[in-house]
Amino acid sequence: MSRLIVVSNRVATPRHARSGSQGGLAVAVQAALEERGGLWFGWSGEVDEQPARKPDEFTSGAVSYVTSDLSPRDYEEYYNGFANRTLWPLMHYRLDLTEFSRRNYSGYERVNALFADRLLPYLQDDDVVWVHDYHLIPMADQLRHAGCSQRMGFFLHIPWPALEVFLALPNHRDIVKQMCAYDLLGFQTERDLANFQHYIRVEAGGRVDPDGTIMAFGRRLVAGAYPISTDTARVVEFAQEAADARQTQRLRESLRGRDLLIGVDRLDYSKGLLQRFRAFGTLLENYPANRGRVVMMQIAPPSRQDVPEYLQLRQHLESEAGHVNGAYAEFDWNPIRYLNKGFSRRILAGFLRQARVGVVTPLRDGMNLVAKEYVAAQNAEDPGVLMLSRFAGAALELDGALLVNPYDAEGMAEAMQTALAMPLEERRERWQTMFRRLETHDVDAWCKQVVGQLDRIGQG
Ligand code: ADQ
Repeated sequence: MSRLIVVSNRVATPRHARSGSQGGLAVAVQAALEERGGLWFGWSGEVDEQPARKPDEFTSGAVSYVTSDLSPRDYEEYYNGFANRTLWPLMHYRLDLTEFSRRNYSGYERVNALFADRLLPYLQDDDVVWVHDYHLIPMADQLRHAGCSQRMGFFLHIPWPALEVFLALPNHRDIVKQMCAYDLLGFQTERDLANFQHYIRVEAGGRVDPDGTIMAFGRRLVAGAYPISTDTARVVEFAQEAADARQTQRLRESLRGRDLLIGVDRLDYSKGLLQRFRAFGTLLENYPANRGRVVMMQIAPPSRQDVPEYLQLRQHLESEAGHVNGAYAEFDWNPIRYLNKGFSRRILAGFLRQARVGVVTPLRDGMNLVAKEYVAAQNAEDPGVLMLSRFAGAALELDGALLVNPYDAEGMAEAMQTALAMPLEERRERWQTMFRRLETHDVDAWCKQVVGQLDRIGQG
């Protein structure tokens, strides 16, 4: 079996693993690396005035972890700039927030070239390279220029937008050409795949065969949809264990029999948090029987605080939560509990299990793993209801959810009401169809599917 080389913006080292904070994706990728031997390469997460030329290396068993620091300028232009102020909003349909500058784009190219250059000495001829996400689209192209002919795959964790939206990117053609330097492209959903194929046909003058083969920019590659998932069995275990944990008990006691609606997201404008708070306010307005009887808990640790839009969003959310609480709170009840911090996966699993409704309502999301974690964390005897945005990739799979349009506050309030009143039998039926899918389609299966596809490429 060929070695596996994983390249991603951030690297989950075994040090993270020991702290128990690791997500399902990191665990699955690590398992694949351990099985085949290989290397995980990426940014160290450190910004340094004078980054060392030689990357940091750490080996544990058959796996090496190789990480590079970034200079303040690289961090600004590559990470905060082109990745998070151009590609992220663009791919999430936020043209109003998409900023393009040639300077940031050249920083993005520079860091990708730098990373390719640093990875090069570690590569062997028979390796299989697997690059993750929008930060690193040009990696394969850079490696090919340096003479690499290894099999290379790319997985995009975020959406690929509709053609008209993607065309707003001034350098759209360069980006797609760089995508075509891979041998395998993986998207979250058929919707993203179709959008990419549309570009290939219409803008790039390429060909898409029924088996997913693409011919474009003088290259032949395969593109497919591989929906990512969670580590279902582990979430089930965490949730069962956490059911009686101290924090879960404290949460239960604090609710005093009230129903809990829960939201768990990074603090990001793509997650639809503002619309969610407003919809919850509408629920209290239109269905007054809920006043004093339900609590919405939103857990949203800040992310990307160096990007101004994220700071602004934080202020807007504080104001909206304050507005709803100000309008409806009683001396013994507060409608919204808004927490700007993260929790360990174990504690979260217990909280998700405690909630009658899982509110997952992004305006746009590649997949959304919280939706899947919510389903996995439920008690089979008395499961809660998942309320899911139709614009999350997960909506194409989780057909037992109550699908909602996050732009429709009244519709969302209605769905919250339906979820809160849903009889046990219907809750069980809906939950079972979703859980059965997640039992087989877990993150391990996903990882094996993508890597297996990459392996087959070499065999003609
Ligand atoms: P994210 O945008 O980060 O990921 P998501 O998939 O929901 O979105 O979450 C990733 C993980 O972070 C989940 O395991 C979740 O439990 C954890 N998490 C989120 N909020 C947390 C909190 N408040 N405290 C603790 N943990 C928290 C990107 C894409 C998604 C895609 C994933 C994986 O944007 O669409 O599903 O990658 O491909």
